[in-house]
Amino acid sequence: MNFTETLQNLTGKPLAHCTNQELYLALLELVRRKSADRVQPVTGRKLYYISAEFLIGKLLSNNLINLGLYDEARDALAAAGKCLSDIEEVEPEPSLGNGGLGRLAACFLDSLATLGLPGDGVGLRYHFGLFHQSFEDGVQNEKPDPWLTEHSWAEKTDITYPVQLAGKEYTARLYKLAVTGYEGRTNTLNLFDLDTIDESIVHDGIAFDKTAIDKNLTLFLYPDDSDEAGHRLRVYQQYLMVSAGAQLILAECAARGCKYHDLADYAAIQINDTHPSMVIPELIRLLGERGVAFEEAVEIVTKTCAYTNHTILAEALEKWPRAYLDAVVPQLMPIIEKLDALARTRTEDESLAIIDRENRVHMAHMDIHFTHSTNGVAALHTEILKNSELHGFYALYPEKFNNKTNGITFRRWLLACDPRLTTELEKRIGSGFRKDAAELEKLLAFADDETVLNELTAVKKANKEALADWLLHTQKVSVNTNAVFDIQSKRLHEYKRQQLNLLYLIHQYHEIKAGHLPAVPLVSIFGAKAAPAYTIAKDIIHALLTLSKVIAADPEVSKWLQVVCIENYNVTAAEKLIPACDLSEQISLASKEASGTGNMKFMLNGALTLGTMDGANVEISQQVGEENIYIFGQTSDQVIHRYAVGDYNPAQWVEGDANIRRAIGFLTGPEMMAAGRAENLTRLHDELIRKDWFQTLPDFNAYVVRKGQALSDYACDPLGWRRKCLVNIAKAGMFSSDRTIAEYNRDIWHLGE
Ligand code: 4GP
Repeated sequence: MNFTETLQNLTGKPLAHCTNQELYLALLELVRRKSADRVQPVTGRKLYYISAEFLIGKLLSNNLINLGLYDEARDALAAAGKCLSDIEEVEPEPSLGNGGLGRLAACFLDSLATLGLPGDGVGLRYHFGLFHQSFEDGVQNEKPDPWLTEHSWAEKTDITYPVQLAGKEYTARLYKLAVTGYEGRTNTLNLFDLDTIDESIVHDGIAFDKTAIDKNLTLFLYPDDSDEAGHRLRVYQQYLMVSAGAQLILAECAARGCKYHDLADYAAIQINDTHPSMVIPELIRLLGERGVAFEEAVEIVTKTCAYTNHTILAEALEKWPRAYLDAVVPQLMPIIEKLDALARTRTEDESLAIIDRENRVHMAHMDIHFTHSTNGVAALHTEILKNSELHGFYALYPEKFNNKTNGITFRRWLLACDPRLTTELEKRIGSGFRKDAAELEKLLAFADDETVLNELTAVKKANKEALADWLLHTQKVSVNTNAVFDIQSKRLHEYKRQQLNLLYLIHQYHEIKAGHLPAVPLVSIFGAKAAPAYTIAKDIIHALLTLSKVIAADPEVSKWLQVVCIENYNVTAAEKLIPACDLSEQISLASKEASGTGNMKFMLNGALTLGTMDGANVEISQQVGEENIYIFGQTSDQVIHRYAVGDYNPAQWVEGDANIRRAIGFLTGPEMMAAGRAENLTRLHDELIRKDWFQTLPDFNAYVVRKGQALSDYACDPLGWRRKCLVNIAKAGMFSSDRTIAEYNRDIWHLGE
């Protein structure tokens, strides 16, 4: 039976007569069947990657690509007058993650299955994911973002586990989502939910009764935690995930003959940041119920579990007040106390304790003491963990610390999102890079080939036009495709410094008004959601939206400069933005971005990085050479030193620098105040001159100069620019998540053995 007939059997009518919705459902069913054929038995160790987030994105095209069906599907549909990309539009995006950490988890699942390794995900089936963002009157508005439809990728099972929350029993139900690798095996993403969730309790945006646990528990990823009920809800969610997950792991291992004493021979558990840390005491508790003594259980769990740290921001390292845990998971507290006592026999350093003197439980500390591996996610990040943030732990357990530089799956971030570039690459270097990313280096042979460089320019131009179309249709903005497309897309956070970019744009506004015209017009695009309770982040969005309005209303400036803020930035939007980008903004304060993975996606798609020596930018710079990247700003050592000395005073920078003064002053000047809201603009202005915790001002001038250099290179030396892009693509191989996963497997998991 050919593809058209198979699909037609599923729809029950000629493809030409089907709606896109019907075709989507038929393709979903087809993918499901084909994925099921690729399920393989598990022998030896199997990985369980536990994570509060799996930012999987839409699944249809990726699954078709991985199953080798994409071209056939596209052609069969085209023959019936249908367009696969229109059908993709029907699929709602599961926004089950917030940013890098969640997207990394999704890339890892893809790579595990591609490499043929047994490795499943364990997480929660949030009904609304993060939230849907819109802009109204220059302000971020949050609404639920539903993705669960009657026919969804996650299939309901009849497997349930009891979970005790605050002394009451709830029933966690397992949903399974198939993850098929590229020419690889099919693994599973296990997502837990309660049958009693009631979506109708959500009102006024994303508000809901935070105490009705049976109705609200899995409504949202990261419920608003600006109050105690919100904090507690996170503990409830985390325990639901780890308790059901731990029961699943023990049940699966038992079914394969595990006697619990040998759990580490059957399972490797990766704790993705601190959200799943309670899996440690929970497993010890469950092993205890199965007759394993505490000391032995600790040993087994330590051998089975490993921990990844994704951030050095102190506020992101979870510390729960003991009272919350006493209330929500009283069954775990005696175990956590024993773990604390045991940890104290290993060190007298109070700062390494699990329960501190203020009765807070440090989840990361529990992870490091009671897992066998702690890894950072980029070389610099791991060094900072070892030498400063977690130095005491490193001195105690040097053998546990290791680095695993992040990576991205090239299936989604090249083959699926940039078919034009993929075709061009295949024409030049064959298709080996699809399986072996290192083969991209073959492209270097064409670094001086003008024909190839011009073709790459044509690919970029076509991608920019496609983005311009998408922006027009979805965001109602029209952009000049002859301009440089400069993109900063990532969570909105002060450490990522969208505010630095904002100040640059204000600076440019003044320069253009003063007749100092740039080398080329600039379209500056932002994609970013601010956490609902993060006031300053929302003020930064407001300032960007307001500036965008001010510039658009000024014909003198708008010829040269445009600011676009994408509504509801998500994986789908990223897939449109990344292939069209010329200049990738990776401008976090050095030492603060653990790795970044957007930086890798942009380079792979032929954008040049404008960035600080932070996270994986350092390794990107080493790969491509400093002449193929635009680095600026303080080094991480300088930043760490400035924090240590503690004498940073932004007001001095404002006073001492006319450009900084002009840019910051503009925030509360007449143009912005007339177009925006005084309260938000003033708060941001004051924050910058009084606090500026992420040291925006010391990097301002270096940023202006370096960006100017990049724009002038783009305008004055187009071939030179494209050669740099070519080198970036060619050197992106090391950032494939296949490489990262192979390293995790070699050093930590040893799967299948
Ligand atoms: C992110 C880090 O901010 C980012 O640098 C890193 O690339 C990513 O994890 C994956 O390791 N952290 C988060 C978070 O998304 O929520 O802490």
